[in-house]
Amino acid sequence: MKEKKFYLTTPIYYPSDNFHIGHCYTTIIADAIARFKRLDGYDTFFLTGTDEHGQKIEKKALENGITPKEYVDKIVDNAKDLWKHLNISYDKFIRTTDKYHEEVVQKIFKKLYDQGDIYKGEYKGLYCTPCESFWTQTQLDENGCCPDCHREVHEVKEEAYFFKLSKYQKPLEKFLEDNPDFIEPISRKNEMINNFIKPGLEDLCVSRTSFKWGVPVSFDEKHVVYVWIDALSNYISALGYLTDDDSLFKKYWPADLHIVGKEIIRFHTIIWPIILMALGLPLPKKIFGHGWLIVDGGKISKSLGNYKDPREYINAYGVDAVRYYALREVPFGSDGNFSEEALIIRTNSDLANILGNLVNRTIGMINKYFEGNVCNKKINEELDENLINYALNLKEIVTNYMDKLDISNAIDCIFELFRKCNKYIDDTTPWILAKSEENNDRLQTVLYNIIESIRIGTVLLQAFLPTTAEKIFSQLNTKQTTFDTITSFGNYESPNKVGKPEVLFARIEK
Ligand code: ME8
Repeated sequence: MKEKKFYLTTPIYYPSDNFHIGHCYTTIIADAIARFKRLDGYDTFFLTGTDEHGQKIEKKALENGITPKEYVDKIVDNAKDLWKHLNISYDKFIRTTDKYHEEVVQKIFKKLYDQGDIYKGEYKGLYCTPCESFWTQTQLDENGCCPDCHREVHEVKEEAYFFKLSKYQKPLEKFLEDNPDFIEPISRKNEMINNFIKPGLEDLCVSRTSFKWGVPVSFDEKHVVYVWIDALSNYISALGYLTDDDSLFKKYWPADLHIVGKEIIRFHTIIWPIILMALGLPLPKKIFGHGWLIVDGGKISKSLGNYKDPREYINAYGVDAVRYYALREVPFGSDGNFSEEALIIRTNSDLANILGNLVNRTIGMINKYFEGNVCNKKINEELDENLINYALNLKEIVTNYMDKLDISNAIDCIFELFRKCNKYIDDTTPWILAKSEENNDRLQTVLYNIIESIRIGTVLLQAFLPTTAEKIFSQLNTKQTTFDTITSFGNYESPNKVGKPEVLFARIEK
């Protein structure tokens, strides 16, 4: 077994509708982190999946005249296809309707009940009878009516099970004090502590009798387990916790990183740690709450119809244009705008102009001046140092940003190397060197330095844009693609012959 391990997760998404670019955003970022960790020698486990129970899905299925399971099966197939299109390298896809997961949820619920952390009580809520839905005060429409059908709601009581969050208030506060990096970014941490934890935790309703599409409480079957115990447990059930084979759990738990959108950070930083404390399990190392992709100032949503199927962007601009946009455009943690126009601008300015152009020009010159042959003649000049030193330090620079989850700067540093290469070409003027025979060795050295720098950048880039990296490696005709080949300069094969030139990113004309 390798020594270093890394377990990371995305939220498990609701398959109430097909996924949009917002779901892609979280998943692409998680994928880049997972790929980076693997390349960096970590034994990595990357989990994603779907959160399939609940009243909303039950209702949708009913409207479509099919069973909830039939309804979610279709969406899950669609989601898996989308992840394939986006090159998402997950190690496991968990569905909360998987039998092993349901059994683990029942065991967890029973264990918490037996030890007195879950008790039976009475849930008071605002109920819309025609919709058979409970709402909270804040969910109601502007007239205080049902947000779905806009009819009156009334207060009803139902028997329900409650989880004693209040009992764990002090231990949670202590944990957050002792682990200052648990919630990131820091602004979200302060919000959690000041707005939600300090005012006092109320016990949480964890069962329902008003709908059926959920995991039944094993000892009281008219109840189903309500949302969070079911959903959050996926992070441990996926590893086999409380099953016959818990080897993955032993190996990978606690999680190193849960990536979640900002609207669910509260559940991940209050309910989840308390469930784990109650189960006597170690807590995850970090919860990172990222911002939203917004369109015209609002959240992307199916009901607003303000987005296309992400595959349309992939088909039009290429998978790595979409990945690059998600990774680079928005500082991870902040909200950011999503628009097709911005995606086109990014693709043209960075992928076509900086990277595509560089690779194309370099292979072109090597073909033109040396019939595709590359050889490091080691006629170096002072001018080379800036480029070589930056290339040599790049792994460390990018790793530092990745450790801080500053994904946008991590990828931009790689592009900084490509920008430096373009500048180096302008400064060394190979086309002038090519004019006289006596500069032949210098010219070969210059081209070697460029191609070696491209290789180094691409070794790191493969975590982010795997398809493009593969294409570049093939044009460079190199087998030197691992992280241990970029801690020194000069590992590109010499002598060597480059592969066929190929346009990586055509400029998109609107
Ligand atoms: O909340 N911008 O599922 P969900 C950025 N099942 N990210 C976005 C986004 C946007 N516009 N829209 C969605 C759930 N996301 C629960 C989670 S976890 C134990 C249970 C991403 O389908 C973001 O990561 O509503 C957000 O947290 C997640 O999708 C919500 O997905």
